[in-house]
Amino acid sequence: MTELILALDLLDRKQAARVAESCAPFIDAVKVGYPLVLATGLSIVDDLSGLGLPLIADFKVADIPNTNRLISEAVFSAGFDAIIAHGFVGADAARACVEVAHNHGGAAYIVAEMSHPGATEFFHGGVAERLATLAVSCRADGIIAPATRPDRISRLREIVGEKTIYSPGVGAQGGDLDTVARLVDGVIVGRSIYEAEDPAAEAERLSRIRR
Ligand code: O7M
Repeated sequence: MTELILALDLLDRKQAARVAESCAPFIDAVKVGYPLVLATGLSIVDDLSGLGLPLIADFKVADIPNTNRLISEAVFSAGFDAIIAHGFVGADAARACVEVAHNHGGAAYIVAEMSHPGATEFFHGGVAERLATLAVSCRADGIIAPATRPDRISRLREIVGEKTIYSPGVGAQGGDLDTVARLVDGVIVGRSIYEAEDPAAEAERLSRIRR
């Protein structure tokens, strides 16, 4: 089964809660990032916790180990179940996020390669492969890999083996749902769902990957 993860990139608390609630039966987790948390505060977690779904904090954490640790503590104390961090800051910094996550019984994922066109400037030429290797050595739970480049997902799968791969970039960014769903453990979808006239109906349509 491939998971469907809703990227809840909205700026309005009530709209975010409404979309998440209506989509809840058709999704496996909710990813919350800077847009929603900066607009509403960390208390948005309280609004979403009643959904009974894992909440993933996408702060792409990228600081020194001590600051990464403090950020991760704040994330898990707020009630999140998982955190996403960058790996380019080095194994010690990434490991700080992983350790805090595991101490809280949560999970940590490392960005191996991003989905937008500009990502090729720095992530290609061996960097994404090194980040995937780092994720394995830091005992991260998985990586983020681009739905816009299925060939790259396959390459990164060779490195991370059975570890989880979550993949954003389906729909609005051009990635094909069915192609990507066969390669990854979870697909992260934002605009295709929350900008749809009927977000729940769109989530239900996309949830065919869960079967
Ligand atoms: O479906 P979209 O394009 O509206 O949203 C995609 C979501 O995935 C959005 O929250 C992005 O910030 C996120 N994302 C990417 O689009 N590309 C990446 O390379 C990485 C992420 C991400 O989730 O990183 C953890």
